[in-house]
Amino acid sequence: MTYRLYLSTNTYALTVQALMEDMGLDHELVWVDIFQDTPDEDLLKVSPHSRVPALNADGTVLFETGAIALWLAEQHGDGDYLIPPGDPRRGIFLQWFHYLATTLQPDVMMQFHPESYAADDATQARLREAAFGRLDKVFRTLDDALADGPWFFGDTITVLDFLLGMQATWPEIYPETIHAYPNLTRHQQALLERPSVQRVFGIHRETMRGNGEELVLAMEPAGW
Ligand SMILES: N[C@@H](CCC(=O)N[C@@H](CS)C(=O)NCC(=O)O)C(=O)O
Repeated sequence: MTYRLYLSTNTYALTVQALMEDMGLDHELVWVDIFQDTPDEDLLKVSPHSRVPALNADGTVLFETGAIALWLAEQHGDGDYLIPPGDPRRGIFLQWFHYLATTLQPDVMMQFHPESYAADDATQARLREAAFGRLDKVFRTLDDALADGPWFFGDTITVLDFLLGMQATWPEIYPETIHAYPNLTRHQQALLERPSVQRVFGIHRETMRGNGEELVLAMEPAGW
């Protein structure tokens, strides 16, 4: 199986990349510029909104971070990385899976791209502020969910931990800092201890440096 992951630096593509690294899957990285005026032709073939991540798996073409993550776990997890149907914890797994995509992600996105929702600066500022106000409640809810951590399901890591952890790395999304949420901080720390995650951040840091940018994380891996 040949995987081609379409990605841009420091975006939601981090989640899929880290998961593939963690699973030990061979993959090719296809770097795309998502914010150019004319969408990348190659990316448009796999992602109709020309968004990343997108994955081409020998002709199976997928977009949406959560869908890709879950599909990879089903294909390669050998029962790991998810809570399967029939398991009493399945409902809770689905709850957080959708919460991350539909409650956390929109308010996170608003911090970076309010221009997708309103043209004028004043409305953008109001939208961003409203979303920012909601984020504290979302992080407190997630912090409670991680009380028996480090992961959502104790010592069992699942795709949920990558879906949360690889966006929890953006300092701009915190009303104060990540340290205001102790269980989320422990979760981020545990994720940063994984060699797979360190490799992915290393790749993004070097690629960004090559572009004259600095990768700034809410917490940094030890030794950075
Ligand atoms: N719901 C999508 C969101 C993906 C997304 O919006 N990615 C951003 C980068 S973090 C992007 O490609 N933006 C480019 C655009 O919207 O034009 C997912 O989870 O995969």
